[in-house]
Amino acid sequence: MNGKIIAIVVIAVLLGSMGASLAHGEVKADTWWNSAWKYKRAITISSQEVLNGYQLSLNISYNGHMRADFGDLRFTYYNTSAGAEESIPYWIESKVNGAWARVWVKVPHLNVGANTVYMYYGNPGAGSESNPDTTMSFYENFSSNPDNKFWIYRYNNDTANEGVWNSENGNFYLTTSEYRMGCMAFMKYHGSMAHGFYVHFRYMIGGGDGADGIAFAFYKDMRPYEIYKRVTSGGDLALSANSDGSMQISPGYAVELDTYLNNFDPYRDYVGITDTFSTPLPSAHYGTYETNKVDDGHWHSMDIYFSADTSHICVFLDNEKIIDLTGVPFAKYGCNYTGFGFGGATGDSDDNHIIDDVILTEYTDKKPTYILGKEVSQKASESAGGSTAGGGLGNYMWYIIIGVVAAAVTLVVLLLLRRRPPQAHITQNYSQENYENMQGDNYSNR
Ligand SMILES: [Ca+2]
Ligand SMILES: [Ca+2]
Repeated sequence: MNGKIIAIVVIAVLLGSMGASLAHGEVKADTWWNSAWKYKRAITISSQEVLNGYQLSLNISYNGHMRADFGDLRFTYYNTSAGAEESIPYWIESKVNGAWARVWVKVPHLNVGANTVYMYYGNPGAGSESNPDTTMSFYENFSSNPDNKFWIYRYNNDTANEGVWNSENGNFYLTTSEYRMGCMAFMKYHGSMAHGFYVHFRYMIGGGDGADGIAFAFYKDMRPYEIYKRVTSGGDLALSANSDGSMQISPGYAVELDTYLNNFDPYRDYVGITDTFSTPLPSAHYGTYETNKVDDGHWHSMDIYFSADTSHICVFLDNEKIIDLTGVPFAKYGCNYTGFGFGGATGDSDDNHIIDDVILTEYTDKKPTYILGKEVSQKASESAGGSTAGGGLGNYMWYIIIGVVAAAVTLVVLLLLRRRPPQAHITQNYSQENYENMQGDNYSNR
């Protein structure tokens, strides 16, 4: 070994050590949110668009490191502006202890491409912080008085029969089975619903002689209600405001659960989409589906997915898709108003119109997808200097391994460079840079 080679080896070892230090610093950036939690898994979320406050639904399988009741689950997000890993709201919608949980997580911000949140667990002393009110855009199961959750407008201002909380059964009567009642309950929700919404609710209609139904109103102009503070009763399902007995148009849309055959209805009992842009009456109907499940005195579930970006709506009744409609009338009128709520009314026939278990979230047809990463233990992470690779080796061992590899690579590169003229060196670097730029472009265009 001549003097030059010895010099190169010494330089290579020094550079290798620097490389090891740098690599060590990079893996350290992967923080551990709270040392009381012993395990975590990365959740990689792929989004096709920028989304804020998006609620992601996750299916979590139990593993032996978790509390059996999932009480120690926590979710975190790296807040780049605060420079800190922070816990974010979540809600366990349903679960079977020791088996699985369906969890909603509210992610503050999603960029186009891959995003990461973390799921922590492994803290037997931790109690659940599952919270539907902070996680969902709107949530109400009527277990407590819902007065502060809705703006409620009535026909008779009869609080015994219109917009009544049933505290005993934990649900909400838009009307009781009394003649000529009406109620519109607008949700006080947070979010923009700019890309679309998802809503779930349960309902029961019956107990009377059959009229008029329930309407789920969306992207509706609330101002006429705010001005006149009153709704109409009967076949318009409280979708219009009421000024001294005359109907006032409130532009917007609704999913009707219609139980009375007015002269503008296609069937007696049906579900359909309607709009009230040109008339206070829900007289135009789209995607109608005839069914007696709107007036049978039993509880049913309804799930509605709407994309404002693609004017696409899907309605599920008891988990069966009954409406799948694109374009009209949403493409025509747009989604500029902000009212979301429930109308219910009776006329010269009546029914109880009852709702329960209301969930509202943001929604997009370009639904983000997610992949759950491998479990990492805090112990492994610490010994790997915070690396998610988590091999259980000590810091010192990683340092030596990375140092030796980096030194070897540097040695080979330096030996190769010695055999090339300087011109070739410059050309090679230049083309490498171009190649990397192209890769960067390709990546961002994906
Ligand atoms: Ca309830
Ligand atoms: Ca009707």
